[in-house]
Amino acid sequence: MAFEISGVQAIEVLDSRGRPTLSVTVGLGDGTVADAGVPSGASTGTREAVELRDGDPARFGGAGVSRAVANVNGELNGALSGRQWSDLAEVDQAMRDLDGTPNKARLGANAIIGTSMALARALAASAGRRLYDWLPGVGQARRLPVPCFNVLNGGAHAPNPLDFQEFMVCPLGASSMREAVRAGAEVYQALRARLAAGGHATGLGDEGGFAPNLAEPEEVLELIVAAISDAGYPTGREGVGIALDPAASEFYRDGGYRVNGSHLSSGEMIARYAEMLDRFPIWSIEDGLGEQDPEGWNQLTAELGDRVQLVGDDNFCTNPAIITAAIADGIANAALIKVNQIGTVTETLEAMRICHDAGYGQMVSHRSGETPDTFIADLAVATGCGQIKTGAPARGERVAKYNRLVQIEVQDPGLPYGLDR
Ligand code: 2PG
Ligand code: MG
Repeated sequence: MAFEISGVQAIEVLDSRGRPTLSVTVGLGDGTVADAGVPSGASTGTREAVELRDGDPARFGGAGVSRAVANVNGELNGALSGRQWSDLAEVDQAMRDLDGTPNKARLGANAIIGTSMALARALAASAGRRLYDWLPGVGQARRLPVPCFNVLNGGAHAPNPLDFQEFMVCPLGASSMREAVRAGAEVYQALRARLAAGGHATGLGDEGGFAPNLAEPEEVLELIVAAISDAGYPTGREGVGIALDPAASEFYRDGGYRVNGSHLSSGEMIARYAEMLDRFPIWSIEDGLGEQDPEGWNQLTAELGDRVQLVGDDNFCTNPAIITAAIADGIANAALIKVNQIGTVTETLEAMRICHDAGYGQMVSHRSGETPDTFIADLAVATGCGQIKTGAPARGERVAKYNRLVQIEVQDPGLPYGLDR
């Protein structure tokens, strides 16, 4: 059904790290108004769509987004308002054409994704439908995703000596979204108690996980397995499994990987993961190797791809063309999906469909810098991808997404929960 956009406006607001980001509001000709908050990463892939920042040291240390805001209020508002459109995909394409660069560098992927998300929300509201019900699917039936709670933070997200960025607990065996959220919260509190009992600090990293002064990944895994048991859950597929995002691009040095002081080749890193799979209930590893190391990724996929989900993030950037090439090259068996990495909702859905068609998993993801926006919760349900990571079961901008998933389950009791794979 054709619609008219009456106006697009943005303002500069703060994200969860206290850095500037955009809040974008879209109005439709029928009076519907909706907005969206734009996320922002810290450990970014080099081929991500460009997040436009001012670079003016006099404001926010150069991180201001007033130019992106001006692009929304000026060029995007001018080009989109006051005419008829047929669907979201048409508007997303018009924004890409107007930008004119392959990576949204001129207008800013932050300006464009905020507009795309707010428009999707406005169109859903205008149609009298919930966002998860209105968003187009990608060939998989709608379902509630397994929440992957990042309970312990390191890498670029915490000032501790831990090289691995994310340790997630995933209630694979839960019977419902509510039970999954409960399990995540209970394990999180059990982990806090274990850390405190061991004399470790229980301060939090950027995604709400604890950031203790630990350096050895295996030591962290032992603590997490103990916390799962303390909370009364079985480990693994029947209960609570573990997912890792080492974010290895960040500790790739001199052709190898620097983990707690030792220098490991790609092969040694893969062997280290194989040992971890033997010892711990790990079912998913994201960015186990760096984006600088495609040959290593081939080897990783060949050696461990039938034992564990291998998720490409820094090397895939939610980019349909990059993912298509990676699938042909036999790299990974799943993709992380971040809306601002590619910059429009339409391209995000395209990336997910490509994965689905190739039998690759898709994990919808937040960014380390977030707002209370819950778009990705609806996206995960709409696409039926079965998995989402959006931080710890703590901090408002993280729990907003998990609470939204609980709300969807209550509103739509027919939706199945979990990974259908
Ligand atoms: C990641 C993300 C989200 P960032 O690496 O997967 O957890 O971190 O947003 O900093 O890129
Ligand atoms: Mg990652």
